[in-house]
Amino acid sequence: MKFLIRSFFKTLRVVLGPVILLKERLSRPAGLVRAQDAQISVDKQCESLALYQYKTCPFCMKVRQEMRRLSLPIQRLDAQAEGLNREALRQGGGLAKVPCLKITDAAGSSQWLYDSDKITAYLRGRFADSSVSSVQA
Ligand SMILES: N[C@@H](CCC(=O)N[C@@H](CS)C(=O)NCC(=O)O)C(=O)O
Repeated sequence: MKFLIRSFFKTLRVVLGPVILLKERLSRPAGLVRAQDAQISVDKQCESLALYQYKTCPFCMKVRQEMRRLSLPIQRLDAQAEGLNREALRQGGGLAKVPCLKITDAAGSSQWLYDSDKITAYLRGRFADSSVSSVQA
């Protein structure tokens, strides 16, 4: 069953990949514009976040669009191919599943947040603040 679900999503990604990328390009949301010091603070906070993702995963696209909407320069790590990123995701989070947001605190310990809805809710809760002055096209 797990194999079937995996194969389904893999096929979907291959077939729909170019469409997903085109849709993402054409529907880039406007980004929030914050006061300079507020954006500097947000940029700094984003240094402790990393998004494990696949380029053509629709759930990852949803998170990337939210990152753009909220003007969040979060590092993106491709975990599709077997390699360091995928292994770090599996070891740290417990699952080779994307999207996954790695949240590292000041003490250096990390929380691994799976699921696009949970990740977007987390980002909105943390960064959709009132120090926003306008939106840019
Ligand atoms: N409900 C999840 C679905 C995530 C999901 O199914 N991700 C697929 C990629 S599109 C995945 O990581 N599958 C495991 C794999 O490819 O090994 C979400 O919204 O994040």
